Amino acid sequence: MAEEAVPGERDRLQAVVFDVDGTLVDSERDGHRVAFNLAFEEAGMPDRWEVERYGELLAVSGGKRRLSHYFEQQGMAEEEREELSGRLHVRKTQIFMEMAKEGEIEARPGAGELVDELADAGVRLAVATTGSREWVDPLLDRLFGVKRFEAIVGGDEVPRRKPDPSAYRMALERLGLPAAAAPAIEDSVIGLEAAKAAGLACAVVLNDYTRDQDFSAADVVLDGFGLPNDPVAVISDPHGLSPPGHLDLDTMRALVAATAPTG
Ligand code: XBP
Ligand code: MG
Repeated sequence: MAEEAVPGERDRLQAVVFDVDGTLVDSERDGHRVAFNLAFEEAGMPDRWEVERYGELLAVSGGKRRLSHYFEQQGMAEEEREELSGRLHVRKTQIFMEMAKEGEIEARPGAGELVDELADAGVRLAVATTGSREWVDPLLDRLFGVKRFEAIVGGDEVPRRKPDPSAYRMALERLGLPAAAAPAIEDSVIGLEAAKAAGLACAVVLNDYTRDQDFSAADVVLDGFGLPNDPVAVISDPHGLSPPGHLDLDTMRALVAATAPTG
C-alpha cells in the first residue's frame, strides 16, 4: 500500500541548525585571528596573520588544522608542526575564551532576533560548528542562553570537520529529526557544502570574509540576517521565498516547504 502523505507534516519546520563562526557571531577577523596572533606572540614567534591572509587560511576549517596547514606551507616537518599546532591551539583557545568572556565577541545583528522568533514559535534550535566546545558553549550562553540549543555539535566531536557532513548528521541524530525538517543557516561555502551533503536545506547569511564565495548551491542568500528596521539585500532566492529584507520564521518555513522531498 502506498504511504499516505500527512498533510502539512512533510513541509513543517521543526528545527533550525545554526553554524556559529561567521553566522551567529562575528568571530573570525577580530576574534579567532587576534587570538591566534596573541598565541604566536606569547610563544615568541614572529608570525602574524593579517586580515587578508587569514581570509585565505579560512579555507582550512578547524583552528588546529589551520595552524598545521600554515606551518606546512612554511615547509615545517610533520611531527614538528603537529606538536606546535597542538600547543598553540590550546593557548589560542584559552585566549579566545577569555575574549568571549570579556564580551569582545558579539552576536551578528539580527541573529538574536531570529533565535528568539524561532524559539517563541516552538522551533527547536541546534548548532553544528567546526569550533571547539570549550569556547562555543560559554559564548552561546552569554549571547543567547546555551540551554536554548537542544543539540550542540562541536568540531572536536566529529570524525571529520566541515565540509564533511558529520557535524550536521550528528546534530540531526541528536534532534531525532530528518534533514527535511531542519534547515541550516551558514555563512561560508565550506559550511554550505557540509549542510547540503547531510541533506539539509541551507540559508546563507554573507559576511565580509565569505561574500565572494560561490553560493550557487544555496537555497537563499542574504547579505546578513537583517532586521525589520535595518533590512539587508537578498542576493539570491532560487525558490522564490521573498524574504522581507531579513531572515525570519516565515522565510525558514517557506524554505522547508519549497525543499520538501516529493513522492
Ligand atoms: C569555523 C572554524 C573554526 C574557527 C576557529 O568554521 O573553522 O576553526 O575558525 O575555531 P565554521 P577553533 O564556521 O564553518 O564552523 O580554533 O576552535 O577551531
Ligand atoms: Mg561559519
